[in-house]
Amino acid sequence: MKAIMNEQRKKRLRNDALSCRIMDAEEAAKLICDGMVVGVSGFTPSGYPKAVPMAVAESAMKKKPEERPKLTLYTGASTGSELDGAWAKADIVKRRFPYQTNDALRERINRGEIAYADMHLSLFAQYVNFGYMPKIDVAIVEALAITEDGGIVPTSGLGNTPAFVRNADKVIVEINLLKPLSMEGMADIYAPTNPPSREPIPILRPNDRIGLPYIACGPEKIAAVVFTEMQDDSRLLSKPGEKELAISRHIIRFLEGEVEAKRMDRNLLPLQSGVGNVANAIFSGLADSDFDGLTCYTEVVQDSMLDLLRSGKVIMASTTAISPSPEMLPRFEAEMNFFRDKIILRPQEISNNPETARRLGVIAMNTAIEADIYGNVNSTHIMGSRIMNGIGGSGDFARNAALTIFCTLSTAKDGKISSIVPMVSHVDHTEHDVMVLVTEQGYADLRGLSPRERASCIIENCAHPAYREKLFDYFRRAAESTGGQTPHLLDEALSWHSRYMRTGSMLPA
Ligand code: 0RQ
Repeated sequence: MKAIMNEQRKKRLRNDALSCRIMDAEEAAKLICDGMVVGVSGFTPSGYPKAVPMAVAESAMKKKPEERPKLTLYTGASTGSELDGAWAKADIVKRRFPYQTNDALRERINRGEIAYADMHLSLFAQYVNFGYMPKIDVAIVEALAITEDGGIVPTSGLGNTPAFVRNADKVIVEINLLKPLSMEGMADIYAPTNPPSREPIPILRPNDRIGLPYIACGPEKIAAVVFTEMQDDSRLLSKPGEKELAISRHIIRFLEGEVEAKRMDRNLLPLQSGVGNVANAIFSGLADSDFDGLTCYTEVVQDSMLDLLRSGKVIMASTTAISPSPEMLPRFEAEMNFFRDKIILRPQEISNNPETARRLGVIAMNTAIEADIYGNVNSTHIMGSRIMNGIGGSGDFARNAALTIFCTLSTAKDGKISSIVPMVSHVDHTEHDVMVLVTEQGYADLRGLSPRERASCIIENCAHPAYREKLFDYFRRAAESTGGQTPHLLDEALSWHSRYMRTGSMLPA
């Protein structure tokens, strides 16, 4: 067994000189000290380091709270409980960028204990490259292997890893023996140069490969190599419910209209979609549609996308992360030879790049928390104040796609909240970027409509019947009394939210 293990390790650590840097997670964790900026691999609980972050948290927990290190954490997007969760619970995160989804972290952010700035995911690497952010002391990176010349072969969640490795003083590599080596070759690492000498990104089609299959690093920078065997803390996906499937059907009906109007072919344009149950349901609905030969230019590949690739409905997917559910993972790994040349893993500054999204003409499909009658979308804040996750990649795509679709269930909290409101309590995507709004009630095609026309279209097609008349009443009274291009009764605009906060329902008693 030990001999097989050594053989495995040799295949993965191909630079002999680095064997002297092999250590256990506890030893490597000592490289992380108070005040440091730490950048990690991974994106949407996939491909993030686990053993070293857990060792950092465990060591901190042995100290008194006031003696624990305070760290700034940069990631691609969300990570799992071993990092975001463990570090939040150990109270060692001082600042956090650019996206998270962890309960413990969210709680502390909303209590004002952790300074969190959620940012457009395509932009963060550039912030680091330009020196807008404090410099990275240590990058902790999950890898499949280290090449002969110290290149890092990433696992399933690339995110900002190339930029973090480039900008870090030191790199700790966790070689995860559970991630199949047959994944090697999926990654396509390309780094845009900084202005004023930046060149066009040479991606003309979603399947263009433009870079290297590993991240150039060099052995000198690699301060520790830790072998691990840990699965990602991936999310269980629930079977799509009737309402989510209705959203999917409305989107497909809308896209069929686009094909009939000859604005696109049956293979559509490259698809992008957010994460979560609604996003997964949208793609599972595509399996029964007449569209064919589809491609994706997206940021996360979830279960339903893997099924579409397997069935041939989707011929390739460009992404920055693959995030299969625990149920899908064994099938995905067993069929790696099939998937390897159908999925391209790109750094998120490329997967989410406005330039490529605009050039390829992506169809962006993202989820809203709420939308208002004029088409502004809130994707991040509950009742205007409490952060849920963050804008993530939704703005990267929404602003630059050929077609920008937002979807949400028409109500939340058992119907006590209408997701269509007079005025959103926080704005992430403005009326100028939202082309189509979809709920389980139907879709509103907002292209070319004035704000007043949009209001009627959204209320009619997207609002839940329990709230429809009340929204029309607000709109009519606003139009009659204050008037204007975008009629609002400012005293009343957010009264729906304050009523919910006071009484637990947006419906009047
Ligand atoms: O709260 O968990 O307490 O029950 O919001 O809502 O319906 O479970 O929806 O999991 O699909 O997440 C927008 C948050 C949707 C997500 C959002 C409450 C609801 C529930 C979650 P509970 P659901 P989902 C891809 C691109 C932004 C970033 C993005 C997201 C909780 O999709 O973070 O798209 N998107 N990035 O009860 C008050 C409302 C509500 C509401 C729902 N109107 N008012 N609460 N909730 N609607 C990802 C990346 O870029 C990495």
